Amino acid sequence: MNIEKIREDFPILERKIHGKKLVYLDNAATTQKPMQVLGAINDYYTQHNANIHRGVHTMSEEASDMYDEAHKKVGKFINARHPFEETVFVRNATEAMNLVAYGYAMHNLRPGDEILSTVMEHHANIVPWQFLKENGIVVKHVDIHDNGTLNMDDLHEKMSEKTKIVTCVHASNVVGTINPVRDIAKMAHDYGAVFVLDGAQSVPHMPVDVRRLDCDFMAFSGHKMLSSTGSGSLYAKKEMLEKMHPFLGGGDMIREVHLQESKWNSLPWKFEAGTPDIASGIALGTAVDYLKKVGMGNVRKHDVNLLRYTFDKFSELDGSVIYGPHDPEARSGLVAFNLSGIHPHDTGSILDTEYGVAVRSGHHCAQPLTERLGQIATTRASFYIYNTEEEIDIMIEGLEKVKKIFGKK
Ligand code: C6P
Repeated sequence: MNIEKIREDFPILERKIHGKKLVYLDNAATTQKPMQVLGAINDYYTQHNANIHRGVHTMSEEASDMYDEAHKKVGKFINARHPFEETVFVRNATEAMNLVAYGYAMHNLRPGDEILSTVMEHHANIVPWQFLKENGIVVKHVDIHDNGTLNMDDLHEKMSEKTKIVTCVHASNVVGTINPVRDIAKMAHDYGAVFVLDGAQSVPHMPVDVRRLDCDFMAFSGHKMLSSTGSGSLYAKKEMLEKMHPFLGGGDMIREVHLQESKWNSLPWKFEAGTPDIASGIALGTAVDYLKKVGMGNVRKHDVNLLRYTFDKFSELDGSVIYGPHDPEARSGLVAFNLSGIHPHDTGSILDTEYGVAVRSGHHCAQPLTERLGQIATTRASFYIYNTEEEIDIMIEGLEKVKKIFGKK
């Protein structure tokens, strides 16, 4: 991987923040976009802007083809059996999870049925299931060990014949843990439950093969993998999508409409009502092309190298603690940490104003997990393909300064 060459594709990395060169370490929130993706958006709006699946005119047909092709690229990227039909475009992973809750769970689960989730989840994989409690559905959560790994004994104990959905994050956005999701999927299937995977932090960072993992659903966000905001996807096995009820009704998701009833369109359009974010969908296809060229194995290796380097540097930073497993191979490319006696918001804002380093501070939309770690907040640095060891050095220098400002040794 030629990082210098990759960096040339990201004009924003030349930006100055408070007079310092930007060090962007907030990639788990959203990544920067390369020229190729920005170019695809520009090309769509300057050459092909038209609504899709509606017109017989040239530009509408071009836009439809480009949007349809992006679905195929994304489906192939995660090795879906039916790349086109099994790829539903949504705005983000959150919308994908809500689609499973409303479209699948609401119509296929009965009062007393159970959903088994974990305490390690992002709010997007907690809150949608809470909506189902009104229907008498019970939601349970598997605990973690203190080192941030999933407690598999607790998972075994909480699984029963009543469990109809098992769901978990593939790679945590706080502790970084990569969960043994293939085993969890098998366990779910042995109990006759379906397995819903949150791939928001794994699909952008490592090779993910939905057939190998055997997940029934997987949610992920395009904007965390170089595409624009407004792009995301729900992968679902074709038979699941066929069992599902549409979530939004309106144009394009129908085959026939009568005043009292309607018939649904074919997959994946049954779940894409109204005019979608066409440009972002096309951009996601281009982002996938870009990542394939880099190679997802290389993306993963780069994350692991940066993690190893970061752990080394933190070992010399007195009073610091990194949450989650300390083996770089067991976690994804981010570190959430605290400096003893210093509030994470102070850490984040000093890094920004004094060093141009962008990190995230807070509970990272995983409040139950942060509380389980005994914290109210952490500071998080999250990496991507353009980050370098030099940038980690700048962050470490900044953290030394933060400690000095607060009179810590
Ligand atoms: N986490 C973070 O800074 P959306 O916001 O819908 O694109 O993604 C939701 C989501 C779901 N699952 C996981 C594991 C995630 O990390 C996220 C997004 C960002 O950690 C923004 S809160």
